[in-house]
Amino acid sequence: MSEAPAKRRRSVLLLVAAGVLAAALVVAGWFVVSRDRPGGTGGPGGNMAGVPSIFPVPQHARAATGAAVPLTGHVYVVAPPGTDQASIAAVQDLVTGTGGTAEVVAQLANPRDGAAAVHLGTGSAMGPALKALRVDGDSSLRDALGRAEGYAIATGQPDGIPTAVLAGRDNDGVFHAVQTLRQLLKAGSVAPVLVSDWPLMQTRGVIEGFYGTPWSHQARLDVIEFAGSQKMNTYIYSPKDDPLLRDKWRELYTDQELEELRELIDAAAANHVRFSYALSPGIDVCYSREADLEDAVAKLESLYALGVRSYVIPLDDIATKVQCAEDLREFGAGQANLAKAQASFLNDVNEKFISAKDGVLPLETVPTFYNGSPSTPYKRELGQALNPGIVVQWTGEDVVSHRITRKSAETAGQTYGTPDASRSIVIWDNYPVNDFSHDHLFLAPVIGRDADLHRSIHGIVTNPMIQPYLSLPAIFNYADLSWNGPAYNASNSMNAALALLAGPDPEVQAAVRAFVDLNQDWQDDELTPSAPELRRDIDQFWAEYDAGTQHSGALRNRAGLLQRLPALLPRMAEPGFALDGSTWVAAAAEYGRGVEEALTMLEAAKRGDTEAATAARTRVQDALKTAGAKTQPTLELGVVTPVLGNSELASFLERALQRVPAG
Ligand code: LTM
Repeated sequence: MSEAPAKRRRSVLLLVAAGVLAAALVVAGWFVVSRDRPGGTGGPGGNMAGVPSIFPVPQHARAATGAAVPLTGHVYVVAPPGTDQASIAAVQDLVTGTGGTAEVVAQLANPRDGAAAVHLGTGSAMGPALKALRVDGDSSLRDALGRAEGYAIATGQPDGIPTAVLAGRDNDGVFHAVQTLRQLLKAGSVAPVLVSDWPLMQTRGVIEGFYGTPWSHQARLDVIEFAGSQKMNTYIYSPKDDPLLRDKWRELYTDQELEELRELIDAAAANHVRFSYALSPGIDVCYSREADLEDAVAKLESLYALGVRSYVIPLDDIATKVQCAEDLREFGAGQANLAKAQASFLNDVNEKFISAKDGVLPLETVPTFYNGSPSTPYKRELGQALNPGIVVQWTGEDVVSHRITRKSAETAGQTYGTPDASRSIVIWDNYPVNDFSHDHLFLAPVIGRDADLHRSIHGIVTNPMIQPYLSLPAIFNYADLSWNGPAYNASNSMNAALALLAGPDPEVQAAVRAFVDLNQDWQDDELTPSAPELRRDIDQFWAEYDAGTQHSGALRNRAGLLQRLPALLPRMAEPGFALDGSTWVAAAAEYGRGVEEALTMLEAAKRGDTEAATAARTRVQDALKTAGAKTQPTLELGVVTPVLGNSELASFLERALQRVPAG
């Protein structure tokens, strides 16, 4: 797919989203999960009555007095010189998307009658506009404009001109303000509000860090745009199966490959997402060999030339001891000595490249032992020897951590640091990654992360699924919890994500909900009960069937909906979702057919119609067989069977078949 249509598609998705989000959220019980963090604030609304839903939930938002600001007519986009071009373009898109006409001006002089104005810019340039709205003294607004990436939005009618002011602490803040403006836009008007907002975590993003088929170029562009629209600021390029990052780490890119990378880097910049390049030399690096250091620096340099200013040297999933004679001689054997060797190499990269270049962010690494907070000889040595400015990525107490607490992250900071100074930690969060379970999709909301994690870490990046578009709901959740953890509510966030991706059609929304329900099964049943809505319908069916009472029909309705999934899901606002999940969708439809036949079989058996029961029985067996076929290609395991949840549908069919023995 070429870039232009995809870009347009994404913008349409974002615009549609603004319109449908609120509507979808008020549909009672749109998507109910029973595992919100206790004590969560309830997400949007809360003390923000009268303000449309905004995700991530802002630090402060309140309804203001006065009229809404219509963007359907002539709108002056007032942007002083130097204002972020991507933000200006996004506001223009919003205005034209609502049917208005946008005119970009550096200042407002002789506005025409009936026009509205949207001012945007950073810091002091926005002072007069905020003053004209009489909000310049507001303490939360001052707070927002004093913090990195902070922003404020205020509305009013100075000189009778309907006006919205979007003020950012910096250009990132201005861009975030525009993302909020999009969500404030209802029926062509911006609701009267005062929003003061900033992120609680400094790093918020996605690490493409899984094993398996790497994402396509287009998928990366789309995910980067999605991440930016949800106020994430980081995309780490680290697919395990890209040979030029690991096996052939010394090799430089061809001109064509550099061109593709440049496109990603530029897209990231336009979306205020930092493109972070992760080089993993650990497979065969000799830490003390000068030539290897030079090769690593040359590779990083080649990306610097394209505009990359953020780097990671991951050393995960490699040998747990040094591998060349020089290292053995210089550092010795054993895990503590491995840490010494790695620290020496990383410190050299830091000195020769990161610190020597202009504008490069602190180097990050993933230690070979990257999970668990208690001290070990390896971690102690790494903590002591590694330059204190180097950030460590850590996956929690486990590789795939069901819970991550503030306390354990704090301990990790101490363990990878020194007695005097804690190490800055970024959580590499292994959810919803499915490279250890290629046959499953993980569509449950992100749960089990402490609300106040931001107090002990620098940031969090999610390691997504091999399927990029199916990862968007979890990415949305991570954007919310990393921006404002205390206000994160898993249900609200997931409902909003699915509303955004589904679009306005209620039938499509119901289909998304039914499909997502089937893909909740993330290892820990207590945290993520598998297929809760389906199980409720199945339990209700058996209770009614065994009691001989009238069947509610809920299970039959669900079976019908599952059969329509292949037709309904491609109509989502985000069509990539259905494409990514096509084999699971097809299996779900087959199971749906099986359930319908099973109900027919059970009813026929009950009324003594053996012939009809036997015929239906054959069709149930056929559906069971088709649904269980191997249809999902994988890089490592060949073609596998797409598994739905904890196999509740197959179990139901088996149970039904047992009830009606072959005649
Ligand atoms: O988690 C880390 C640091 N490394 C690898 C990832 O590449 C992989 O995706 C996850 C999940 O299987 N586990 C790892 O160990």
